[in-house]
Amino acid sequence: MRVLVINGPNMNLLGLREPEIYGATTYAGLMEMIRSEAAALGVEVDFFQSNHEGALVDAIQDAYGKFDGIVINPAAYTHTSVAILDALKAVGLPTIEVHVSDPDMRDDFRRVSYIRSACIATVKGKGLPGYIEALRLLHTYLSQRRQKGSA
Ligand code: CA2
Repeated sequence: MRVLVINGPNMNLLGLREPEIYGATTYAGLMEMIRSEAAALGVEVDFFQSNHEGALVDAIQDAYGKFDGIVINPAAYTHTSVAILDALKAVGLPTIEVHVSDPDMRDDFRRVSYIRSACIATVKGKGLPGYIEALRLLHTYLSQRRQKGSA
C-alpha cells in the first residue's frame, strides 16, 4: 500500500513561523511523524511539497499508477484551485484532505474548500496529528476496499 502526502504553499515553513497557529514542529519533523506511523501500519509513504499550483497538479497526475491514495493539505490553494480539484478527480485516487488549523473558524474566505468534493474525508483543526489520523483513515479505507475486492 503506497500513500503520497502532498503539502501546498508555505507548509515548508512549519515550526518556523506562526507557531501559535501551526505549532512548533518543522516540516521535517512532520515527515518523521508520518514515516513512523506509516511504518507501524505497513504503508509505504512518500512526500511532496511545493509552493506552486502547477507543480502540485503534476504531482497528483504523477501519482496515478504509483500510489494507492493521497493525503493532501493544499494550504491556500484549498480555497482557490479548480486545477487541483480537477487533477484529483481525474486520477480518481482515494484522497483525504487535511488542515492543521480549522479553516472554518478563521477568515470567511477559508470556509470554502474547492477540493473537498474529490475527497473521501476531511481532517481539520487537529494540528499535525491530523495527518496521522488521515493516514489511518486512508489505510482503513484501502484495506477494506482490498478485502471487498478479493471476496
Ligand atoms: O490549516 C491548514 O493546514 C491550512 O491549510 C494552512 C494554510 C491556510 O491557507 C489554510 O487556510 C489552512 C496556510 C499554510 C501556511 O503555512 C504556514 C505554515 C507554517 C508557518 C507559516 C505558514
